[in-house]
Amino acid sequence: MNNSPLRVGVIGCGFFAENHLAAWTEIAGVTLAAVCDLDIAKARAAAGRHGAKSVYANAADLLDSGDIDFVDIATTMRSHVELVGLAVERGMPVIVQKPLAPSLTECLSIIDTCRAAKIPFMVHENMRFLRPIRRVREIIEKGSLGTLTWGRIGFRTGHDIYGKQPYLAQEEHFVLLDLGVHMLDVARFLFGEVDRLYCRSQSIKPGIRGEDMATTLLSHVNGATSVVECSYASPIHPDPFPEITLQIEGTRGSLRLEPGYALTVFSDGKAQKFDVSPKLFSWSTPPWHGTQESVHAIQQHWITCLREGKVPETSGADSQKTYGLVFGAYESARSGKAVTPLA
Ligand code: NAD
Ligand code: 89Y
Repeated sequence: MNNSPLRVGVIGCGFFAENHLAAWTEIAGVTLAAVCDLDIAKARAAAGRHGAKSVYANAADLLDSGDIDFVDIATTMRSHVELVGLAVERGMPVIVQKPLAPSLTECLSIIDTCRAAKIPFMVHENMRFLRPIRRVREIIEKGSLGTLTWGRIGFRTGHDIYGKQPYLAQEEHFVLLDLGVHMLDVARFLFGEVDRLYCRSQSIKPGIRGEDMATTLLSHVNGATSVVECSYASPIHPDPFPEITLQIEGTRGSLRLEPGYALTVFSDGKAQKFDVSPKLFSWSTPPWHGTQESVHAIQQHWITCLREGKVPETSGADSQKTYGLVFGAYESARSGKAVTPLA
């Protein structure tokens, strides 16, 4: 790629795309060229807010327009197989929001299609790009905790997520696919690959179709154990939404990430406290500011990779392992048995 601005087209102008759109306008060397939504009024409004030049109601028209160098798909999962297929037919580099698809077969089909077409491809799996998660990974890599032995990765909330994302209440596969995918990716990012897992899921809130609580025990290849807790049914006060909490232990020390972006690191008998609060953009809307910073960070990562011909962290090959854990967790919860990752 040369150094002229890269032109992005965003498909889907709903709730979460607002963060993608704002972040694209913030990243140097990128032009928000076009937006697309089946609901043209939403696309026009998004173009007006973020200064996109062209507006489309049909994804194929956008992809055939010659207006864009890559496409960013920010629709919900049921449209992803078709939309990625359209991009692949045109050899167009593509980013897709999580969850990739409702079933493992469809996830693998998206990954395989992109691999076969040799197009740059990344899943927008932003939570490993959260400021506290990057900081914790640096601490682990520096060796301050020694050899990792145990960890807990938590996202427990009673926040009304259905207000902004009403479709979630109808999903048969719910919290593990919507949120567990993030948490299991973070578990891999911090502790490494998994050789066995056990999951218990629960359906707590009346009127919600799928499981809204899931607890997964992971055995990592390096010998560590981690527990991944996902809950949308926890009446807790103060509610930390949408912050992740962590406890990680190793042979030389431990760390805790607590609500309010408070990180405590205990290493070789000495404790230190750090404020790992996210940066605020002009478009940040707390409490979403941490997530919004991670959206900016993953989109910047994609641009760097595209320009330098590098494979993004959350490539197809990498994401395959995360979805192998998500659907492994479903299989474990269904069977009541520990399983090996499914992909
Ligand atoms: P939404 O329903 O608010 O928006 C989706 C938009 O896509 C709608 O406007 C719809 O009209 C449009 N659309 C659907 N199919 C289309 C097609 N074929 N062509 C063009 N437009 C199409 O959904 P949302 O809440 O914004 O969620 C979108 C995705 O973002 C989901 O996959 C969700 O899981 C994900 N999400 C991610 C995070 C995160 O932290 N990474 C947070 C929230 C949501
Ligand atoms: O859908 C979820 C996600 O991906 O991150 C947070 C969320 O929006 C609701 O918990």
